[in-house]
Amino acid sequence: MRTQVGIIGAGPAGLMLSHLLHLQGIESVIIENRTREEIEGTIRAGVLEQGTVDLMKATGVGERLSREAHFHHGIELRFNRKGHRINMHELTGGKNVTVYAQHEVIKDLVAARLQAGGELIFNAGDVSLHDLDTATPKIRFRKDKAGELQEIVCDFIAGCDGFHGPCRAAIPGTVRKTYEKKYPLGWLGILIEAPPSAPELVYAHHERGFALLSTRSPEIQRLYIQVDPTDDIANWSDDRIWTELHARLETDEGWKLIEGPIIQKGIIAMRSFVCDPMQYGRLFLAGDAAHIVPPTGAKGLNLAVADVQVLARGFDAFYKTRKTELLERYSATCLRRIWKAERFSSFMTSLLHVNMDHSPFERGIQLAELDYITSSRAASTSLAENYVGLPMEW
Ligand code: RFL
Ligand code: PHB
Repeated sequence: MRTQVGIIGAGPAGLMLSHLLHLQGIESVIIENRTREEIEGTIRAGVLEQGTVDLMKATGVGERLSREAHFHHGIELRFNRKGHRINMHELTGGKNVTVYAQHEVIKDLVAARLQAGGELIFNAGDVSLHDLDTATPKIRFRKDKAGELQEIVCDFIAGCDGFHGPCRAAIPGTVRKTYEKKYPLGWLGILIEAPPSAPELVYAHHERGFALLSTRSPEIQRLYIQVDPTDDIANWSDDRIWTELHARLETDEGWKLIEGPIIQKGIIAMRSFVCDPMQYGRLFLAGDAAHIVPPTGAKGLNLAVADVQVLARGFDAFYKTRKTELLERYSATCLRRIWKAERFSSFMTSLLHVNMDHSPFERGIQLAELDYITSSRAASTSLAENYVGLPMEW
């Protein structure tokens, strides 16, 4: 088999790249090791930056999003039992916070690719990369996990296989530098069947730990609480989760948390990670394969979409003019913006979580920071412009 761009991974990065390439008349094949049902059913991100929404609409995959997403003008920061609204719309000149689940983005992109006759190979096994420093890099895989070994000869390979996939490791250790921070923090996330308790997202700082109130639909809500990342979900009965949520979100203003049946729960650990460079020979990494942010800034999916926009432009220039300049600059172009998102995600994480090792002095500084951000227009504008998404850099 032969293609122009072989894409490993059908997450937001891989699917959006394939979609953009198709619009530019460039052929691609996506190799994914999970089934379509699995990728369309995995619960992950919820918040889209304005740029992600604009791109989806401009490229013909924003129709359902326009109908079903929730467009919020702000978020609430809650601490000391009081809510403080950050009006993102006003502070950023009209940008919104869009709540639309990642698996809905995936469903829309898979449908668009299949409708356009795109080639997606699900449930592939033993995916491996070869000859990356030649003009004909190759992907090998087994169909339906155990079939005969097949090979795709490509002009380029896009490594869109998430944090645990094989692509990053295909860049020799001598070439690749990695930067990492692990936090002693985890999020216990739940989905509940209930109406929303608040009109916008609530990020709550409380001495018992962080809590986040998000939404999915008028009937389904998404909530998170800070827990020990090594904790076992079996230790968290529904009653215990509700007790923590009530304690951390309660206000003196008579606000009420609406409970409902918990239909899904799980714990995730948090890390910050950057791989530099994001390119080796004819392999280009994009999204979580190259970088991870803690979810507090709601940036991961959006960074993945930003990377592939830069990459798609580079491929476009290559196929139109054979010029490789943009592709050569891919890594440096993306990393400038990625480091700013790393900064913001790490800042939001330390602003809102409770660090058990903090001295009373450090805790005082943290509360002063929350007070400053919610009372200074300059500080809340800085938070707002990062949250809705910094402009693309080309
Ligand atoms: P993905 O989504 O991990 O997709 C990678 C795909 O590659 C496949 N794969 C392989 N395929 C073939 N061969 C192999 N050997 C393979 N190994 C893996 C995988 O099956 C998968 O389908 O990476 P991508 O495309 O880079 O997208 C990144 C985003 O998924 C991620 O950054 C976000 O989910 C992060 N995130 C959030 N991002 C936001 O922008 N806004 C949010 O509000 C937000 N909230 C979150 C989040 C992530 C969370 N979790 C669960 C980590 C909330 C949470 C709780
Ligand atoms: C979510 O709805 O899953 C969500 C919202 C905001 C975040 C992270 C996750 O910062």
